[in-house]
Amino acid sequence: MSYQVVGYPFCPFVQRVLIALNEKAVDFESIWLDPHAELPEWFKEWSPLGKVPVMKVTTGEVLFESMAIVEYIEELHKVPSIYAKLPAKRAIQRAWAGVAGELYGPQYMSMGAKSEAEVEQHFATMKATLKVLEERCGRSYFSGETMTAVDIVLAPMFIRFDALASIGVENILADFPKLEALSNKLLTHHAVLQIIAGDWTEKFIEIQKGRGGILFQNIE
Ligand SMILES: N[C@@H](CCC(=O)N[C@@H](CS)C(=O)NCC(=O)O)C(=O)O
Repeated sequence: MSYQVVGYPFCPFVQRVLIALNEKAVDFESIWLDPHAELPEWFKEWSPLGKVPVMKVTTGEVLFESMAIVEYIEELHKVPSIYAKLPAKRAIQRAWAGVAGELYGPQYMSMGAKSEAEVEQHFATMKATLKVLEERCGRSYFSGETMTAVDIVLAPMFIRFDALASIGVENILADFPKLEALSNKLLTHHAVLQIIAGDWTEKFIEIQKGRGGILFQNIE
């Protein structure tokens, strides 16, 4: 079994795939590229929408769309499973993973927002979704005793909230104790730690600062 993952380390969708591979201790080769820069011809052929992640598998197919890739990884590498066994439970986990994924947009926009009012608006959108997630969040992981696909979708968002907290931005999770506890747990989980090793946070902040958002204005 050999996989080639084409990704950008600062993309939350790519991080979903990396966490799933790490969680299942699956070997893969990573090819890093910035999807917003000049793209090589081979990548345009591999990725129908010009987006990362894509993953080339042993049989030659190139998979795209992060959750389709995560589900492929689950099918081929069943242990540890990242979904419940019963179909209805799996469907509900997929649904919550979808809800969690809705936070990526406002989070990204808040980091590029040029005024406090704009930041507040995106934070309010996030808080409304976080409130719903808080009500359904389990005491161990989001949906059970082990990491599931819902946690895999939540983790990239928690990573970014943590990076923001490191530069003094309001901790949006303060009002959501179960999610805050889950964030603390996931940020020390080996499969997540691996993707933010070294100077990931510093580089991430540098990239976000370059977008000119107000949240990054007063940092060194
Ligand atoms: N729905 C896609 C979203 C992937 C995505 O938006 N990736 C961004 C980077 S974070 C990208 O490649 N953007 C390049 C572009 O839109 O041209 C997935 O889940 O894989």
